[in-house]
Amino acid sequence: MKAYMYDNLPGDQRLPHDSGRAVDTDELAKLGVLYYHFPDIDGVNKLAADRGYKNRDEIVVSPEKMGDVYEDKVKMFFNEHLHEDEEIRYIRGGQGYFDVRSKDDEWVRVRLEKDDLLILPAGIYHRFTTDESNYVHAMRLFQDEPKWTPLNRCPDLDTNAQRQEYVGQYL
Ligand code: KMT
Ligand code: NI
Repeated sequence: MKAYMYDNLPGDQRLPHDSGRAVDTDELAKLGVLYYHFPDIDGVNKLAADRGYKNRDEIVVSPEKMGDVYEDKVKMFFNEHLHEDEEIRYIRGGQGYFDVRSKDDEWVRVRLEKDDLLILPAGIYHRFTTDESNYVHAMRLFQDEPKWTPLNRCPDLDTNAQRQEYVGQYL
């Protein structure tokens, strides 16, 4: 894992876009973003049990796996959005970037690789992209039924209950 402020320069979303300004795990935690490293699946199983997560699936995001729709999917994941539930991702292979909004509404880029697990709180604005390797294998954990509905950023979401709760707790 490596986290830093995004440079906001033009160029493919899959490039590092590292401004050189590092962000540590304490700063991430202040945004409600929790990072874990689990070289052993037992750690993931325990975290899932502790938080009442009963279900999981695995996804490979790559041109080999997705074919023609890969580029569209990657663009879709990169649209700024929030969810009304926590988002937990455990990386099994490859790499990817989660970008999350800072208190100042700037992008913090979190680079994840194998054995990294990230928890995004409900209501945080974020986006995801693969990196230049165009390959990530991730486990998605969910409490009950999969509910991946992304709510794209817009002023209307200011009144969303989960958004308001997030803003009240962290911003
Ligand atoms: C997401 O929420 O954007 C994804 O699930 C992307 C693929 S999993 C790393
Ligand atoms: Ni999401």
